[in-house]
Amino acid sequence: MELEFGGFQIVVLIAFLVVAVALVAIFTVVALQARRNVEFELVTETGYRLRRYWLAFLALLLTTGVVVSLFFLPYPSSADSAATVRVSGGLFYWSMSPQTVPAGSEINFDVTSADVNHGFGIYDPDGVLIGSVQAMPGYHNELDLTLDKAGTYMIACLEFCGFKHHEMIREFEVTP
Ligand SMILES: [Cu+2]
Repeated sequence: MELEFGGFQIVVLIAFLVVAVALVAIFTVVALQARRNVEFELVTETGYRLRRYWLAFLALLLTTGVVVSLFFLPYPSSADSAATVRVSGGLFYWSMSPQTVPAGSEINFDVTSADVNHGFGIYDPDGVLIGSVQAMPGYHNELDLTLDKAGTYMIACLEFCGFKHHEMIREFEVTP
């Protein structure tokens, strides 16, 4: 991998320098003012006033942050899913239905096991692991994924489950 000193690092450097200079300036001003003798009441009055503004600012910041971040929650509800794909792992196979899904649709994988614990791992056509969830007997674990790329996807078991664990691989098609 080639290391570059690019645009983003320069922005970070400039931001760091601005903050550093501001901090030094603030510390200098505070240190110089500490030499003067100031009435204690005056200091507390100013402090209380600043504290109220600070509290209002923090409350506003927090409220805005909470409200705005609600729109970016990474939890699509199952009701939005275009299709549910039922997956079951067993010694030593994967069964799934339906066997093909259209590209671009949001899939809700409902994953369980017929016997022991397995690891449901799903790889896109480029061989990149795009999601995984445990396949457990008696439980249904859900995994929401949007399969954008058409092609052959692969399911592999990611949890050692027995002497033919390595054979727990199957493919399925995502149609354009
Ligand atoms: Cu396995």
